[in-house]
Amino acid sequence: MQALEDILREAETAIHSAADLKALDLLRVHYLGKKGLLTEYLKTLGQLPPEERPAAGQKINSAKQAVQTAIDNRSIDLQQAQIENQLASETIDVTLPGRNTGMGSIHPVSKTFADLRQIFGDMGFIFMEGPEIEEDFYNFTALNVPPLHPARAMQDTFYFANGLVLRSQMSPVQIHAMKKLQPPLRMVAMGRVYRRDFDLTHTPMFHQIECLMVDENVTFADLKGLLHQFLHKFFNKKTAIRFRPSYFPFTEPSAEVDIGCINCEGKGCRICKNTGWLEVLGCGMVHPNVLNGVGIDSERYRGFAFGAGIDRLTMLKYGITDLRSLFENDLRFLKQF
Ligand code: 2NM
Repeated sequence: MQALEDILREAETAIHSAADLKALDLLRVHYLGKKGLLTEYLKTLGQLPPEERPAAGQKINSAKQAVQTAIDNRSIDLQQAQIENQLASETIDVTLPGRNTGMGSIHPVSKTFADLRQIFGDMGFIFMEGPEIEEDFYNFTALNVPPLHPARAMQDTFYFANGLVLRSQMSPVQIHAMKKLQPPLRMVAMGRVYRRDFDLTHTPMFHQIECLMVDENVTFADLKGLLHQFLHKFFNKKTAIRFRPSYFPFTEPSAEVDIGCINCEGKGCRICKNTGWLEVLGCGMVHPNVLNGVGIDSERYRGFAFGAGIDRLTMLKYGITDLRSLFENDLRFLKQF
């Protein structure tokens, strides 16, 4: 009986200090398993005199019960400790700053597209699109460009073998619009145009905006008023504006428009090549041949139009001096916008 007491004490100590559930299970097998110490004790009951057996059996059974209870209690403690460990090691610090995902930015040419859309949309113009591959008729003939005009030369325009061209300005979109819609018409076309020109200040693909208004009684004064509003709004500045007589086959009269240099305010600098002026667009009253060619009666209606390079407008507005930076997609450049 004393040995039984000793085993019970020893078992309780071992169970109490079992490090984990696995060690605890080994102890259970050691004491209570089929060949466990206490199980073996029960098997020795037969060797006792019959009158001692019930008391001894009861003692052994209550010792087994005590060991089982100790194991159950320790098991609950160990499971609890395991959960607490897990919770502590998997804690998320919700006060840590989030990972930076890196912000994109708007390409300056895209920004100009958006600004132009806003300005002319506010003035009641509609926006139209057209194909980048055009028939000779829409790119040249309908625009009153004569058959041997230099703009038609292979050096200036991209021709396909079948006689189609990459549009060299946005005017073919205006021709489509005038053929489809009746005046009054106020429309703008913006998009990619192509010319065989590639050097420091020219890229074979660039962007143009062309604006057209056709109605009865449209005058050059309306054109001047529109251009004043547009240029002051676009450059955020009441710049000086001047018109120089010029020539385009599709307008008569025609003019080129300069603004006072936004860099030096007319004093003369590198950007305006010391002239104090920056050329920003070409314009004029739509030639009667163009109107008549699309079936608009030039005796009743007249129109004004202008065209400007969107890349150039962008460079002037943001003081970008190298055209290539618009096309290289260098993030160090683009992130500044
Ligand atoms: C320019 C300059 C002057 C122009 C003319 C037309 C059309 F189709 F109505 F005849 N659209 N755009 C035009 C006029 C374009 O670009 C420098």
